[in-house]
Amino acid sequence: MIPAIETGFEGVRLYPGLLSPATQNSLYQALLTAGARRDAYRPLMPRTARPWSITQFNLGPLGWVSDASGYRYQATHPVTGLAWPAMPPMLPRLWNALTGYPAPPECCLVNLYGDPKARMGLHQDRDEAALDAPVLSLSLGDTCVFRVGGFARRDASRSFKLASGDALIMGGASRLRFHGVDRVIPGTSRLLEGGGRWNLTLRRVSLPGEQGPQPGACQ
Ligand code: MD3
Ligand code: FE
Repeated sequence: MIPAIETGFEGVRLYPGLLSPATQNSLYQALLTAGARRDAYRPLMPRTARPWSITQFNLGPLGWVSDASGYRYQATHPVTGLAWPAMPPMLPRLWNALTGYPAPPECCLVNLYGDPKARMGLHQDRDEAALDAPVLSLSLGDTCVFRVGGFARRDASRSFKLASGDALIMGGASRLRFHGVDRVIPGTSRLLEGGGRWNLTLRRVSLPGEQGPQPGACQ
């Protein structure tokens, strides 16, 4: 059992410093090798087509994308048309160890907070059929202030800090809570070249057995 910190929200587990500095660096190197910096693209908001302040990249069989026509999961990069690279094996292993969910993650969304003003407004993650699966978030680079609220946008919220190497699980009763990133605190980590923060969000999209890689399948 890996110790988790009580957050006061049922189903929200925080593991400060779960990834050692060496593990953070090997994950960073694996993301660079997969093309995260080269191939990250700037998504657009649905309807308004306004650009987000972050850039994004995905690993795994499905990627989460956003453009003027809406949010969706798709197997290919919206700009290059290529399949997303495979997840480094440590990610499905970590998913299995921390969540115990009976199917592997299908999407690892990487949010790159490069611009010091980059943020993510309050939203819910509800584009997945597998809403019984938790969301696992891993942070690399500068510390951020992230916010967890209730089930309506106007509900009371609390902020927490997420530092490089921290893991966060949002599951159970909290899976549909509103959440967002208020800001990134520059100069708080030396992991990423040029600073900033990269967040990895692992998600199961399809219900187990519906589609996608099954436990033990080659990826
Ligand atoms: C899930 N990313 O990509 S992850 C996202 O740090 C996203 O880039 C943020 O929200 C980031 O969708 C936050 C951590 C997180 C926090 C609260 C949640 C994920 C959550 C609450 C419910 C479900
Ligand atoms: Fe989210």
